[in-house]
Amino acid sequence: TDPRTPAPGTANGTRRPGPVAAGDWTPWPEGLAETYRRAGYWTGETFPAFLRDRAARFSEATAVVDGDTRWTYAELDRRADSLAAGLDRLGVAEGDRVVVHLPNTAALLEVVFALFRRGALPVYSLPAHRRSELVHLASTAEAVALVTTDTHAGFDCRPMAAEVREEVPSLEHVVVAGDPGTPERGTVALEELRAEPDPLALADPDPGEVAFFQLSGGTTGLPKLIPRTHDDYLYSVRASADICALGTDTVYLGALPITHNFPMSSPGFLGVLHAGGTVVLSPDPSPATALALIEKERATLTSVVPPVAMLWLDAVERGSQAERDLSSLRVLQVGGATFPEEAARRVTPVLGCALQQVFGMAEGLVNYTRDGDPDEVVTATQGRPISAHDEVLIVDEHDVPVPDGEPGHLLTRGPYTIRGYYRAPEHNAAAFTADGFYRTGDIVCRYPSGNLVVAGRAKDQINRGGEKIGAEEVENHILAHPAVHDTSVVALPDPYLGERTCAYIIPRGAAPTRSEILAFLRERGLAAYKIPDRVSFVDSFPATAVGKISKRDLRGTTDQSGAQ
Ligand code: OOB
Repeated sequence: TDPRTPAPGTANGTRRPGPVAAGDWTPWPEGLAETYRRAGYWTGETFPAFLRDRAARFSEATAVVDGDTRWTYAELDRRADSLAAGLDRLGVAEGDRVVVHLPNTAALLEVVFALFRRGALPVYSLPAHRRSELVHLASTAEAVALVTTDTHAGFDCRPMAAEVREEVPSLEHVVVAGDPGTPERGTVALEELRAEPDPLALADPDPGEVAFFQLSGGTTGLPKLIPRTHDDYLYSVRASADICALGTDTVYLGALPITHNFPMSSPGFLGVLHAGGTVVLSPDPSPATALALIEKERATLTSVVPPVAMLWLDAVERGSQAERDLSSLRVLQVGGATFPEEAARRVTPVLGCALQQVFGMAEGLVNYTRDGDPDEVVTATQGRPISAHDEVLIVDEHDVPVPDGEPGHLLTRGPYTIRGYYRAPEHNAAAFTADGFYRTGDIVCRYPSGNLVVAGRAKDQINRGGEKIGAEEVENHILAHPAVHDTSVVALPDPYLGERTCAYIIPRGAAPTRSEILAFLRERGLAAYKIPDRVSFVDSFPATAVGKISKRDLRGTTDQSGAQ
């Protein structure tokens, strides 16, 4: 396609771009919004203005490092302008949704800021996502474009992107970073959009409107989209940058996929850019790649999930990375899943840096242990909330608060915790209380110090080393197999990942083989991390008193066919 040809549906006004419609998301009640503004949390800062302002302030400082690519703030700003103009020419309009499926590259930052400049809304996905997830995201958000890459980690994303485009009626464009391959209708190279900018006015959205969509871990058949506003999200970014004492000397290694909430905003790449520091992007979090980058770029801060932290600890203590000079590293943030206390205690002796535990969620609430906290707080708790206005309730089955130190359901409400998912009224009725508290699905204890300890989970989700898997989503895929009568997907304990997934299956007649089931799931375009680690065939499921499948009892069930 010629990027200068206006896309169908934009010129003749058949599409109605603009802010996310009032009925599709749940704004904060005006009284609370006013409180958050008065408290100085919601400042009116917006994403389009964010980079412009940082570029004016830190112009010649290095904003991003990706291999041999090093861009200053001025360069990133210029590129975002240029690409915003290219997106405009392509037909991406204000209010349009664009699925971002990119690995940790400088191009990802360029694309995200260009979308904000254009007034378009990024819909974030993970590089591991495949056809199934991308179709769901694009169709739910009614995205007009999908930005992907040529190949990543040995996978060619282009044919998949073409399939996604075929399946999702709203998707007009596939933009490919790198080599677009055989030009297909509707596919354009990112490079082609990086033309000399025609002057394009910086988008000037209402800071109270939805700025982008973040992906939830998912507890339902299909993961819900999380609408985040400029005001609420940028508050969490600034406050996180403060808590972590970021400055122009911060060099942050983005080792996890940076479209995830943790490396994006806790304080993540956005917090670092806000503070004028440098974001170094690692293509993967393996010890060989990431620790070499820490040494080479003198990184001061990074964030990982527990299994990655444990790999790093082993590699430095008794392995391949023992000779690395990691003396620049001041803080290792660990979050996303439970970090075993024994591993937490090894961080400082082995890596020579401080540990910070982070317990957060894409829906909002983020807790940090703080610099200066006693060792036992840092190694054995998941910290306390960002904000004095984060309301935390820990309640029993009847929503009655439990005493401090006792486990209960964590409910929360505050200046950066959503009040509802995107277009999900039924689910919202269950996931939020009548007065707007989000039911996190986490079981936590609160100590008198205010620090929280994650003690378990009430939601039907598997936390596979920080990667969240909605059991029902995987169950629905398995149920589509003709030889499956019923299935139940549960978490099994794993010393390294914390949890891994097991699919219990009641076959219909002759049992399919395990590999048939796994191949079937892959063909359905499911991300690899959601493919069950174990498949077990059984004759029946244990039931609870009310006749539901008892997942708790199922975890103890052994295979009845001998198959694995
Ligand atoms: C982060 O965000 P999500 O949306 O991928 O997952 C949130 C869920 C939490 O509800 C909790 O179940 C679990 O992940 N979790 C932890 C944890 N951090 C998150 N469980 C135990 N210990 C921890 N430290 O995972 C996320 C978002 C922002 C910052 C950090 C993590």
